[in-house]
Amino acid sequence: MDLGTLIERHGFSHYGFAPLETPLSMAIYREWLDSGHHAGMEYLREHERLKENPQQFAPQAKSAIVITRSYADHPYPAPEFPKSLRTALYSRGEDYHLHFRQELNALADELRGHNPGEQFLCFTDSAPILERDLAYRAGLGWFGKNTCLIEPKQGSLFFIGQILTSLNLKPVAAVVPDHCGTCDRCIRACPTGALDVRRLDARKCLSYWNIEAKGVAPEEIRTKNGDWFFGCDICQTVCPWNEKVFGREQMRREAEPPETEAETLVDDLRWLLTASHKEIERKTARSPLSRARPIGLKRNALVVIANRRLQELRPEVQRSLNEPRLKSLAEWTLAQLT
Ligand code: B12
Repeated sequence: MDLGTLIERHGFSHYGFAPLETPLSMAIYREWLDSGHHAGMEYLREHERLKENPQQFAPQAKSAIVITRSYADHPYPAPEFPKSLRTALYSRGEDYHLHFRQELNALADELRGHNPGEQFLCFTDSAPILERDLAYRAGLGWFGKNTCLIEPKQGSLFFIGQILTSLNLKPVAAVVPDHCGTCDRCIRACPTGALDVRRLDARKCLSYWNIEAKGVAPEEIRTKNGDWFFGCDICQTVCPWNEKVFGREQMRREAEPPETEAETLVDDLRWLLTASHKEIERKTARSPLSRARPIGLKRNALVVIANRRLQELRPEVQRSLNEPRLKSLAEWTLAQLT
């Protein structure tokens, strides 16, 4: 059976093949690190050498089957929590690291059956690979000014996954040329000015601060975080390509805070501040939110409480003064509530 038909039988509609070579944008990546734009994500520096030559961790691999998976209508629906909180679209379901990887593994198992002796290794956000670069080479989109890979019919709301293989696969599609033109909506919409053309300064990115960062964002970032509890989609929801694919109305809705009762929001935030780390771990075990760990989620709750001026939560914020890692943030939050 032809490879494309097999991939499609596994439910994947957007895929391509790319040679596994030094990424086209390796020099840009290196320059980005040298400018300190990776903020505290030191692992990105550690991966530099491996990203340049992927054969160092996958010696037999010659090419990649690259697959993108839309998360606009989340493919892996999750339990209700935390419906009232403003979270990035990709995180409103179960963790794609679990599900997408499993789907790729199922495809890889079948490929192994058809190609005995060949190697198939599956990754999504789980290996030192410049995934956008690989997907670009596979003809799955262009690098938008917001740095996201954008595809004319899919927009940018998708995950990227890949199967590295010892097969020598030739690209079937040409790279997609840049379609951003003179548009700079994403750059203008970012509340912290984290974007320049195709370059993101993670030191200013809300997603970095409320997902990846170990510490607390500087005050000028916190005040601009608004009520984003986890991640941020601003530079994607304003993109005309996402408006074109998903409709302007839906993108506007996604850009707004969730329509839940104020009471539910207060209850969810109260729970976050008072629950034990174990309880939070249990509730977020299969969610991308677990990436921020309980302490990070408590931190994010304090920032939202401050920015929404939720006076009702003053007692719970006061209790947070007892947690040394949150003490100064809790003091600042209390100051916002006066
Ligand atoms: C670190 C990281 C982050 C960091 C830094 C993001 C960033 N832009 O670098 C933070 C925490 C901020 C983050 C946020 C998000 N992330 Co993230 N992240 C990653 C990760 C692990 C590495 C990215 C990386 O290496 N960055 C380094 C910089 C230099 O790369 P870059 O910004 O993409 O820049 C490239 C282009 O600009 C390009 N380029 C610039 N000019 C030119 C010119 C030419 C000619 C060419 C060829 C290339 C080129 O070169 C650069 C290097 O490749 C990848 C997974 C992976 N292994 O790749 C996911 C990944 C990029 N993230 C993803 C997602 C979904 C997100 C969020 C949408 C989540 C959210 N809603 O909060 C946001 C989007 C923010 C944004 N605008 O990027 C997806 C992106 C899918 C897509 N459609 O692009 C990925 C691929 C994960 C996945 N497997 O699906 N992320």
